[in-house]
Amino acid sequence: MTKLIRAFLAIVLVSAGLLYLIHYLNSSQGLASGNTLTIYNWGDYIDEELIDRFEEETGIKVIYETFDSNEAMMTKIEQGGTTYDIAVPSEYMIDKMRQEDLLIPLDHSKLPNLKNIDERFMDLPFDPGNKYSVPYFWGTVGIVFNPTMLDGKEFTSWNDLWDPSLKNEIILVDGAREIMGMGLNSLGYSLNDTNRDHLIEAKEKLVKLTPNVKAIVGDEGKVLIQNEEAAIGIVWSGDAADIMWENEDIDYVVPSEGSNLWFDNMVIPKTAKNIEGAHQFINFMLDAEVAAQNTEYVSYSTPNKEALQYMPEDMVTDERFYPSPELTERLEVYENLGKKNLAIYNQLFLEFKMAQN
Ligand code: SPD
Repeated sequence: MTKLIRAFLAIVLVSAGLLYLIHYLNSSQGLASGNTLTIYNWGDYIDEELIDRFEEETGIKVIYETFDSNEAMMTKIEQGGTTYDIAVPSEYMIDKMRQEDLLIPLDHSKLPNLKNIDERFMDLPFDPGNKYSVPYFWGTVGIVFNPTMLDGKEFTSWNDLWDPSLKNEIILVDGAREIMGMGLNSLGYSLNDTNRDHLIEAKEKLVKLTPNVKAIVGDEGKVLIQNEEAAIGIVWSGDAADIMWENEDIDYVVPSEGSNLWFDNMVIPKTAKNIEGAHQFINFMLDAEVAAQNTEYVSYSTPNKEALQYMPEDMVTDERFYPSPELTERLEVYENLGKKNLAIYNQLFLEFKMAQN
């Protein structure tokens, strides 16, 4: 064999070895093969002490990653580079994922703690029979505001936000459905509207809000409002509860024109490698005391009715975060509007964001 052929074979062997190593490290199997669980959840959305407890109780090593939007989560899952065992999408994305055959049906016999979930949060249209998903947290979208920074001003309507006196005071959650939904609701349209003219009108109305917008951010928005660097935030209700926990001057309202009622559920993506461990983790999180601890930590609203007895009374009776069925009935749940419409929402939201510079 000539030197040239030997060198060529050596290069081929080394490259193949490297490729295998990269693939192996990227997979959820990793070095602790077989006994790992890779979880993909929203940022600031779990008490990490519970992950430690789950690891101690089961011997399963958890690899925990976070995302900040349904769209980012979906892109990562579709790419398939990391094989997630559990993800926590919201309702419209669950509908999309099940229609695209990206989810594994759950084995309810392995989820005895599912009995702890309030019936009100089960069997919803985005996942009939909870075939693919079980409730994790739920909430609304609304306005969190600090009256002490606004001469006592109160908010009841989305349209109050366009007041010129609110220059540079508003933090917006970085979510296409949430912010386009706010624009649509402020014009009296549904937040599931797909009429192109209405969507453009909503984007143009949002652009007029630009002078009042201080930032469009993820979880860091909470700190800006807690520290009184901004007086107003368009946020998910749980973030409002968290902010208000730190600063008692602050209040939260669901605007009178209507808003969004959302549900984040746990699912097992098709690429999962540890389906047994995924069921164990889901059932662990559905335990009443575990759910209570998690809820107190993250401040979002729990669908676990058995958890409520372990939580502070003032938390579970606060109608701003545990709104009555009468209020939630007049709110809209995001529908899966289909690829084309979601792309339009994302594009218009991007154009609005670009107008901020
Ligand atoms: N910081 C955790 C945020 C999770 C909020 N999920 C809300 C999704 C609404 N579509």
